Amino acid sequence: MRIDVITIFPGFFSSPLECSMLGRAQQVGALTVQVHDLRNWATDKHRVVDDYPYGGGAGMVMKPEPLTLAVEDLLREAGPDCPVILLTPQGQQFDQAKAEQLAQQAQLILICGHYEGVDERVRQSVVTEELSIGDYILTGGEPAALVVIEAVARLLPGVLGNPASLHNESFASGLLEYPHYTRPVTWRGMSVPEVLLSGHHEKIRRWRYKQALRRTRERRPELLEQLELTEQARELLAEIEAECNRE
Ligand code: 4H4
Repeated sequence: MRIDVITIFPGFFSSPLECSMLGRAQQVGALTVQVHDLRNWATDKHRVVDDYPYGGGAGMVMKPEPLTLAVEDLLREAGPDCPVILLTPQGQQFDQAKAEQLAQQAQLILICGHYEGVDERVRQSVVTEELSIGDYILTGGEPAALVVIEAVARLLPGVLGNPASLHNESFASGLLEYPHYTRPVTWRGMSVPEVLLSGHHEKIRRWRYKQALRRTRERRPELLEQLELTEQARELLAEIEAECNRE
């Protein structure tokens, strides 16, 4: 997969793209990330990419020319079907399902919004979709772009050492993850649940599933509403309800 990022702060991406999983994903050839300085498409000698908003008001707005010129240049190579994604608080909430959908693409173009946002004509001309990583305002869209890159890259074949881990993860199963433990078996008077030391794989699986259901029920009940519960899930939830009523 290739991801092109359009930003006024290309340096923001230097270190994250060299480290950890993203660095490895590029080394193994599963991912290519090209970061582009928007100012390279500025049409004046001062390389201006923003301007004051028509109608007045605080802040600056990203000009339409540099952004659309940059996207059109990249689309000449990427092809007309390449998604052009604007990172903005006004976008669709980015989630695991969206990450999995984007991971199927051959190429993505990400636009990092800044200031008060981008000129509306950019949305109307070249943006194919808008994504938000959450209901809060960042200074720039760069952290949002990095979140999308990270969540998508780890889904690409050959990137994670153990792809099986993808299936147990929070949200991939629709549930929050179960609690994890490692050595020592007792630490500050807190011990690892006996079942995890039993070597009984079915009991361990069942315990983990029940813990995931319990944790989801407690912290994100709306996720349970969205799930088609298995017979076992319903049985385990009934056990959890009974245990909660006894507490
Ligand atoms: C862009 C602020 C657009 C406001 C920005 C608008 C996020 C987020 C974000 C820097 C920039 C801010 N990007 N998820 N949350 N006027 N970006 O905060 O369109 O609302 O992705 S605007």
